Amino acid sequence: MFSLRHQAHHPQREFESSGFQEPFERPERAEFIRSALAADGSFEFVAPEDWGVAPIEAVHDPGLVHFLEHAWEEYQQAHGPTHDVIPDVFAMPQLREGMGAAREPSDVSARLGWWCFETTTPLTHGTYDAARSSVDVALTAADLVANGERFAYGLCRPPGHHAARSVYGGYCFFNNAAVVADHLARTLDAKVTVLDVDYHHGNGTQQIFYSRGDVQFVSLHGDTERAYPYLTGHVDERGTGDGAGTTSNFPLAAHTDDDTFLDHLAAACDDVDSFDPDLVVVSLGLDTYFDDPICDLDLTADGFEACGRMVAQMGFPTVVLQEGGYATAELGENARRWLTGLAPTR
Ligand code: OKP
Ligand code: ZN
Repeated sequence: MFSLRHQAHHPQREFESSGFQEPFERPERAEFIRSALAADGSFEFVAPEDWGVAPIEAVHDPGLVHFLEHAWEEYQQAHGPTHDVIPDVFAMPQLREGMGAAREPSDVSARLGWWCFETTTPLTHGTYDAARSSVDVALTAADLVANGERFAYGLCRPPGHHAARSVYGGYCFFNNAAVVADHLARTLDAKVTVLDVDYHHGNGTQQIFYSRGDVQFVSLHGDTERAYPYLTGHVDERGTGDGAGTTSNFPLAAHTDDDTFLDHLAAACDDVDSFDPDLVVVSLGLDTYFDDPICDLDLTADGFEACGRMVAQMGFPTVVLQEGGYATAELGENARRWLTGLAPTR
């Protein structure tokens, strides 16, 4: 599953480490993956369908969806012309401590800091369309699995797992995996697991399902004591209410290698087996790679293939959705290896 519409999201730079950097999350990422899978010859490509906004608004605040649709244009009216739109003031709840909750501001600059939590996720002219296409890719992949395919892969760009119910950031606008998991759980009356193997904790996915018993969230990630997104991902976050026990976190030390990662993945798979879902959604980040420019784990392409194999061995119908991975030149081969481990014969 792949859509050229991802190219409409193409930030010029991101404000990171107190300076403007060349964006790490760039259109070539998806192109490298697509061409590696096409060159392999054994992957069947399917065009995505249009799923509309309803499945998105089932997990996201409709106000966030509306904001993302219009914010770039509104910002141009107020402050343009600019290529990228980045917040410069954040609506920290502490500012109104003791005074009651804030209301959404009306000024577009203020609303950027209301709906976005950080500075590395610019809006561009085509961001909304690209983010919508990423959800369409994810839902089309999920639909194949819902209709009997054992595996499908959605080449999602932009990624999704940092986007929470009412806030975007971390290169993510709509939470593709959460939209898919919620859609499958509701439409099939099914139990669904989101298994997140991206280097970064899937804070958005965890938040969206934290109190739900029908969707399990299991994540392996660089320990958020040292790694983005910092505030979530600890082992004592286990879910609440109906969701008590349906969240599991596996924080990893720097330079975790293939064998140690696979040991933790085996423990994560035990939690999935205990939940016994009808379907699994994998948030596939390949930024655990040893040569990733913004992360510190030490996985190799052989390790990725072993991970795919281990996930397949659980035996559940599985939708794999692309999240991060910034070693752009090796990204296509790494995705191909992970998916080859998952489904050796296609
Ligand atoms: C997205 B995904 C830290 C800046 C962090 C955002 C990273 C988002 C990663 N200095 N910028 O999980 O791969
Ligand atoms: Zn990541």
